[in-house]
Amino acid sequence: MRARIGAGSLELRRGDITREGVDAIVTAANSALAGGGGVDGAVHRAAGPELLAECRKIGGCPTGDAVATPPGRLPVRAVVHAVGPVYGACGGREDELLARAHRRALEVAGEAGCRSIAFPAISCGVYGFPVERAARIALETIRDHLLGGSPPHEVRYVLFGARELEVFRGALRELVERDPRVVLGG
Ligand code: AR6
Repeated sequence: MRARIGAGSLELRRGDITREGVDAIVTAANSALAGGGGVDGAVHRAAGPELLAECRKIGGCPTGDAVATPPGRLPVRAVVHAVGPVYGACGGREDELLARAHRRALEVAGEAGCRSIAFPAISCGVYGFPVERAARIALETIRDHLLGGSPPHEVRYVLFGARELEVFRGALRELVERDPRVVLGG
């Protein structure tokens, strides 16, 4: 499923983010940038130990922020390590922090010269964010970025499971209905 937003595009697809042919791959990291399970485990495995070495140079990243590193062995320009909130552990600021993690990931990818980017469902795994709510926040934040006209202009949201993909599709359909600037197809 694909939508045109401003001069950019947003595509939802099911898959393994480590296999996406884009300039920047986002991983759902922890604030120590220490690697872990889930999508972060998959990204570190595919990138090799060079990626953890790059993370160690940076040291850490606060919740709601993102940093870009060289990609190790992955065939992309940059890996963006975005730190989403642990649901229920951020004093009611979870929505704002999830939006900020997405916004910062887009900003640091643009600063690294990336024109295309692939996101996983940040915070929707072990961090426990309800997928319906996360989908609305993620898609609105990406819409705002694309309307602003800065790179990256091509955004993919890559869902690992069929249920997550269905939820994101539903959220995109709702966004299309209430916002004429978001147009299906293209
Ligand atoms: N490609 C795309 N999506 C994936 C993949 C993949 N290869 N593997 C899993 N997912 P999670 P979080 C989906 O738990 O909730 C790590 O240990 C998965 O189905 O990876 O932000 C970090 O180091 C889910 O929908 O991230 C942190 O400590 C989504 O990715 C912590 O987990 C996110 O699930 C971050 O937790």
